[in-house]
Amino acid sequence: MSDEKKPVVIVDEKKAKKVDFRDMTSCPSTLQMLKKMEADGNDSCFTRAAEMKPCPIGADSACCKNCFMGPCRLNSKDPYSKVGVCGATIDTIAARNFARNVAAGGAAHTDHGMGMLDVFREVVHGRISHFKIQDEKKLLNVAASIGIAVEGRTIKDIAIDLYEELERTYTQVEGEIPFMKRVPPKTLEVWRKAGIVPRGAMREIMELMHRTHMGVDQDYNNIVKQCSRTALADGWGGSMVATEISDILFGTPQPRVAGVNMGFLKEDQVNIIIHGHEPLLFEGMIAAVSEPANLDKAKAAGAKGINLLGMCCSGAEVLGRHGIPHAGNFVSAEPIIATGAVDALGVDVQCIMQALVKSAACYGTKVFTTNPRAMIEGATHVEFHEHDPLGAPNQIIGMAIERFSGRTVKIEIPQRQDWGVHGFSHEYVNYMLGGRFRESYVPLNDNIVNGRIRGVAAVVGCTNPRVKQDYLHVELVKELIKNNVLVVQTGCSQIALAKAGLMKPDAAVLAGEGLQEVCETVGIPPVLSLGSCVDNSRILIALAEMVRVGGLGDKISDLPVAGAAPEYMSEKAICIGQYVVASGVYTIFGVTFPTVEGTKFHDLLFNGLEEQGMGKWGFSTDPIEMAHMMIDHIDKKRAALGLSEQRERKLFSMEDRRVAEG
Ligand code: SF4
Ligand code: MSK
Repeated sequence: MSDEKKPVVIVDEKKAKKVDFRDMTSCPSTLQMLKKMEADGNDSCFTRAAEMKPCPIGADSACCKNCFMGPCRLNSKDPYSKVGVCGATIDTIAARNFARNVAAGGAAHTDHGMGMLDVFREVVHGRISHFKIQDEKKLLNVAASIGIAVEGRTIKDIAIDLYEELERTYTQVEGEIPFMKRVPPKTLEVWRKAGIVPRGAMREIMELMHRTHMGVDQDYNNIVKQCSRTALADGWGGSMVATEISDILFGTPQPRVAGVNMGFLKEDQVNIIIHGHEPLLFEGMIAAVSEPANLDKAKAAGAKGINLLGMCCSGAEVLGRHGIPHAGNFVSAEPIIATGAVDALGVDVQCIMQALVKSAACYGTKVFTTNPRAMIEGATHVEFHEHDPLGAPNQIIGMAIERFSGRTVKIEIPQRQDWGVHGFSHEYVNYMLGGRFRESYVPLNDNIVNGRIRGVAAVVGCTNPRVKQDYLHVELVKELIKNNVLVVQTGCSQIALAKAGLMKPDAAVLAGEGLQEVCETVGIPPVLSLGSCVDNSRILIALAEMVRVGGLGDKISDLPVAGAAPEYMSEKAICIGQYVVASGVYTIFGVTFPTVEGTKFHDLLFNGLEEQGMGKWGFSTDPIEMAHMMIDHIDKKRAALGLSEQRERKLFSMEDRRVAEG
């Protein structure tokens, strides 16, 4: 691993050396709880990361265990001086490892999306009555966007057609998945030429796993092609289905003021946290906590009420959709339990550390797994059934009330509450810029053309105990907005920025003059939160809309935009990165990158894909450097569009629009 790639903070070389928690997090609540955990004699992902130095060979992705002639490791100074027992080169090995990350990450999102589609089918056919189609306008728009006739037809008939069409996203074996109809034609042309248009997610993931088996695809170029095809089946397929169906069933998010941080736990109430990714459990729980019978039980146990909070992406989904407070992002999970105030933690799938069960046992919290795909040894399994969405939540609430009345641990809740505006969807961006009757991205493009907004950056992804929590997200975003780059966010990153106060409209004072003027005119913060990890698909749709509206080129790769995941940790992030790069966006990751610099595979990801008309990968562990790599790229795209000079043009007000459009 080169020096530049070393994780920035906390690899404690000598186990015995005491680690300083202030180097591990910039979240004051998490810091307070880490100190408490230390005093209580408990470990956390932060202390475990400090004690366990990452394997340098694995960090470079220079090892292979795809067959039992190995494992083989190519850890010499010159990575081409060695090959595996089968002869596999560093390029083959690293490309195969990367491909398996993409396959696993893509599988997670597409399985989530398929679960949502299963529920949609049951709702449409009347076999689930608790959930209903909440957003008919969105149903019509999504159906029309993929060529389903909507005029003069019933909602039920359109919904049945939509289900059948979207099922092809997963099961189709030949052809192009339905949402390819949303891709700008010139971008689709690039993909067709490269042979990477996804046929169906199941086929792409299966083929990628086959091709990475020992002795199959041993040309890194060809492996990366299938990585792109599989990743696109996630971004423009599985994830997009998850987002669109969730909006149709539970409502498209609209900006609302909502709170983030541990201060939203309430000592005098029964506290229940939902953690994971799929919105179903949370939606069931939202209904169940307001059931009079449950409230009566809580009151009888001496509680003032039942307090429901979110964590990670489950929380990000409902923060914008319902305004439910969010307790904290991924690495804060154990510290939140250490408050002693969490009576029940209900989880479904993805990003749930096994260690939570042990922390929960220390602080008397009950952990409930609810999904048959994700059980954890030591947790109580209460299965969630979509045909009876209140069943499992009612059971969990009952056991949370029991724990409340029998609380024995000392409770310490960090008193910090951070308010901000959450819940921007790509539809709302349309509306907020153009007004209800003239929804449009034209004003966004106009403000990019006139230079008030330099470009748009997506800053997304996880937090990771190998770097200082939230620090890279926050410093990167501050530098971007200072330079007039509008920022959109998803996942745990948006929780970092919400805690830093950048989701408030008055955070516009931190923006450059042009962006500040736009934010103040429209009344938005300079950082827009779009939801959970699967909601990165909202960003893809927004990019397609920016191309469709015109003035900024005819492909996504022409747009002055860039992306970053500065504290990523999950395989899903690798898959997201690959579909964003394949879509045409320069995307920079922090922490570490699973390649050896100077190899052909590394060069393909960091340069070659751009030469094929797509985006490219970048890497930096420094947030300011990362911001300027993104800004330089945005400026390069502006120059190619002939937008280097700021064009003086009046802001497009409602009055101007009325005059212009008669
Ligand atoms: Fe080693 Fe080749 Fe087997 Fe990988 S596939 S473990 S490089 S022999
Ligand atoms: S929850 S994937 S830690 S963003 Fe989506 Fe957060 Fe990353 Fe999980």
